[in-house]
Amino acid sequence: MKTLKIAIQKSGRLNEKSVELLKNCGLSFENYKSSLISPVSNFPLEILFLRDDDIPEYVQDGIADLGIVGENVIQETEVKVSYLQKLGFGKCSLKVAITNNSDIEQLSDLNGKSIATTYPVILGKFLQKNSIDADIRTISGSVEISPGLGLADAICDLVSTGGTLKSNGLKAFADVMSSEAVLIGRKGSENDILIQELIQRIQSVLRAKE
Ligand code: PRT
Ligand code: ZN
Repeated sequence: MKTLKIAIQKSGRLNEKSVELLKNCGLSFENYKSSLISPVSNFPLEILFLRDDDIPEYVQDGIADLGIVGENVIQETEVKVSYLQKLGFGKCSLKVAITNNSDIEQLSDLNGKSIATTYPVILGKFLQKNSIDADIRTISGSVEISPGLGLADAICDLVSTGGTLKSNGLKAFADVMSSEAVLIGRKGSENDILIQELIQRIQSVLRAKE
């Protein structure tokens, strides 16, 4: 019998909830922080622990059959995968934020401004859709401090509680996308019997939580 592989985040905001979901599905596996791959003893499945950024491509390329990752990461990597199930955790929104004393009042005021982000692809599409010509500054982290350092006029970053914006003197200005963790598979993988069995187990765990 073939063994499926599911990729989940190794550590970070989605790790714990992903592990919990799989355990609640009745899957039995060791969750050693040091191992990158963990076999499930009571289902033909192996769990791969990866950086979340790598998960969409691993699924698209068939290295993993399934993955659990934020919609924001899928959209940013522009992969072609099937969305199998929304999972109800990891909820956040990608927003453009500006400084509290900014002169930006409407979307068109972003014309000619610079926006720091780790999401250049999603932001680029948002700006294009709204016919805004702004300068996207792609950075790899700590986006929130860039306006204070004079590196950018605005930022585009994920927000959940809003606490990080607040403590950096920023305020949300425009919603770009909302996101949550989703189960993804290769295109067509929804027809696989084992994958259907897993999706059914996940759906009953989610229903029990309602
Ligand atoms: O190491 P690896 O690459 O796997 O992890 P990572 O550091 O890239 O991602 P991680 O663990 O931070 O986030 C994983 C996923 O969680 C994201 O891709 C989102 O789908 C989801 N998620 C949900 C969030 C947040 N909420 C969130 N608040 N990801 C990041 N944040 C950050 C945000 O970037 C900002 O710095 O939290 C800060 C804002 O939070 P608040 O509560 O102050 O608004
Ligand atoms: Zn990441």
